[in-house]
Amino acid sequence: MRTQVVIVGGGPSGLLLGQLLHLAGIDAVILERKSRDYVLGRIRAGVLERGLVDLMGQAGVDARMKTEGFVHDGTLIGYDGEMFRVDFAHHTDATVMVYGQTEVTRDLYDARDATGGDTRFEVENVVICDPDTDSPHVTFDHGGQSHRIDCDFVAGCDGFHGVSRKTISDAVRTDFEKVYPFGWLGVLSETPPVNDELIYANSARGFALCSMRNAQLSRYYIQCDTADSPDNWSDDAFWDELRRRIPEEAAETLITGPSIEKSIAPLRSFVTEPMRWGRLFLCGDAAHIVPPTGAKGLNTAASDVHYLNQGLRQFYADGDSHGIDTYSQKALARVWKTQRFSWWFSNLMHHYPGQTEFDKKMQLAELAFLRDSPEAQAAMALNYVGLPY
Ligand code: RFL
Ligand code: PHB
Repeated sequence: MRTQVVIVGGGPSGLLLGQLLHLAGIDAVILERKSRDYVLGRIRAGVLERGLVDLMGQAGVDARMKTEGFVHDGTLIGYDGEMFRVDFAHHTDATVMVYGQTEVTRDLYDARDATGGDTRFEVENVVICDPDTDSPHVTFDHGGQSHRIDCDFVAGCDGFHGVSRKTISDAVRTDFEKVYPFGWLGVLSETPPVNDELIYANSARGFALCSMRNAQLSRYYIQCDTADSPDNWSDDAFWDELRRRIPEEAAETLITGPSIEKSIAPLRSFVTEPMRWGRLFLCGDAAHIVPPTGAKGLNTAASDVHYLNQGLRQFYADGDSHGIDTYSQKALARVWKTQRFSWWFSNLMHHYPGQTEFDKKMQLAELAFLRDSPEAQAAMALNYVGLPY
């Protein structure tokens, strides 16, 4: 068979691109390795930048987000037993939306169902063939049979462990990576959030984050060892450790309950260049990973989708390839700025093994500077709500 765009990966990047292309009359087939329930069962991002909120509107999938999402116009930073607030609305003209990636993905799947889009789940052995020619095709196994789809373009939206990035010849690709010496242990619990805004806490025992999904569903994280396992943490042990790391006034009002999900995520900064090879374009985690501290992963995936959608629309509407030719350059320019913010915020908030007393003093001085300087808060707010596309 033939289609215009094969999208490899049915996570948020692939689905959002599929929906935006559909609205422009561009056909796409989405190939997803896992089942739909599996994709919807992954607990990941919780904070959407204004750019992604706008894209959800453009894609016509923002109705539930508008009623069930929570607009946040600031965040709290805790350190040394105290807390201060960074007011996004005061320093920028924007806010962020607290609405889970699971819900974003569900809304996008519902929209795709409504349009009758071709999505194949549980595909295996996806191979992207001849992407550096004018006639690429993709082969895969599905339902016990081998398939081939010819296409104009391939969008590699298959996350960090996908095949798309590895398809790009080593001779043209350069990877940049930093692995952090810690992970995040995350817990989801059916309890009211400890605060109506997020609390990012730097403590001598390690970082902690109080987040949420809705008024009855909380998401908490604590920094942990990379070799640690969720099995080592009873719910009680998790709550006790969280209480020790967050400012006292929050710890005193924390409501705990049984965890409904507990998992560990490693922290990594990663970028591959270029994000385009011939007719193959990488989007989202396939091309870059950020540590979750700045809440930028899904949001950076969304800005890639925006640039690629624009480029493909321009190509199909006017035969103009300027947008796709400059895709990698435009996407990477923004990717590196969000990498910088995520790296800066991660360095500021975590306890590093082997950290010297001098290093700790530097962190505390930078936190005090952020607390006291409206200019420093403005810079943080600008990055947190999302740099313009
Ligand atoms: P995904 O979500 O990994 O989806 C890729 C999809 O491709 C499929 N796939 C394949 N399909 C076909 N053939 C193959 N060979 C395939 N290989 C893989 C996979 O099954 C999957 O369905 O990448 P995508 O779409 O680029 O989306 C990226 C986001 O998921 C990710 O950046 C965020 O979740 C990161 N992230 C956060 N981002 C934010 O913007 N704000 C946050 O608050 C935030 N919090 C987080 C996070 C990530 C976390 N973890 C677990 C890493 C919190 C955590 C704990
Ligand atoms: C989340 O709610 O999962 C979340 C929020 C903010 C972050 C990272 C994760 O920086």
